[in-house]
Amino acid sequence: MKNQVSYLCVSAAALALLIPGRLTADTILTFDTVTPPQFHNSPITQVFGDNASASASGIVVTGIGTPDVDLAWGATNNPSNASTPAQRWDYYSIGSEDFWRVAQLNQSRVGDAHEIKFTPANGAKVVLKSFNFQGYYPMVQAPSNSLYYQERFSYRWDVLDTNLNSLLGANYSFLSNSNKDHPVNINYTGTGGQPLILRLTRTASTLGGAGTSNDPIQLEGDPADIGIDDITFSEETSNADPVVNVISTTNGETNSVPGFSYKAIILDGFSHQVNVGTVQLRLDGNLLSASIGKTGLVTTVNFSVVGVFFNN
Ligand SMILES: [Ca+2]
Ligand SMILES: [Ca+2]
Repeated sequence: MKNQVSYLCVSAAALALLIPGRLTADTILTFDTVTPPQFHNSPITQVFGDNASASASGIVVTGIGTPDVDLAWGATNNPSNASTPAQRWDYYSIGSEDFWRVAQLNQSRVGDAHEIKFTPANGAKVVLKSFNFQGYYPMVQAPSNSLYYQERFSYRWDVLDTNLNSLLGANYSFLSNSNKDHPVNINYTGTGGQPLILRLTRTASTLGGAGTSNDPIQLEGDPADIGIDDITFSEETSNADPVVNVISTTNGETNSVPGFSYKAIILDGFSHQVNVGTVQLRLDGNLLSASIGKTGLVTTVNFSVVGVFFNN
């Protein structure tokens, strides 16, 4: 008599692989810690934020992060900048000024622009989500005349394609208060493989509060007092949800050694990722003692028994 693998009688519904997931998959540049070769108040290195698949110094990754996205940090104009290099982003992160751990728009003068170019590989789509503007100073009272003063910053932000056409943009103006509570929500998704450039162009402010009868008196912000924080982006790859590939003895197979083996390889999606601690393999509702592990984006589920395996 031919041996027949007993799980022939296991229906697809009876054998269940339960894969709870989670919803977020972002890279957030926080600048909250600084580690050499990156230094405080120095140009942001061109590798910072590149291909982020795990949290690192100044970077928080959830889900798959952005393993296919390269960043390039640049600036244009700024002809009268006294600092060298003349056009740059600075990584500002030091314990004595803990309230302002940001990407500093170094010497951002009216008409100057700071840019971050996000270049995806492997056909991924870049999703630019949000960031916060943050001025350095709160409202201050001048000891000379007891009046209150507050810096105002105004910007035009754009998402550009590589021909520098604006795909999305708006103006934004705020009064500095030392807090990162000036959010810009972008939420723009590029096409597959399309680089996106986030450009922040300083514009002239319309100042309110002029004269001693107004309080506070608004000043155009100093070009050294401005940064952005919590730059949030993600990528979309081919699959939004986890993709399961199952390798088992074929249903209906004959002339096989009696036994049962099941192997599933699950690839995380950009919207949902496998929470490995909660994956279960069940047969007719009964938990099987499968071997389950995860490396990077890949979860592996293995289960096998030797001999005839009966479904009750
Ligand atoms: Ca780079
Ligand atoms: Ca920060």
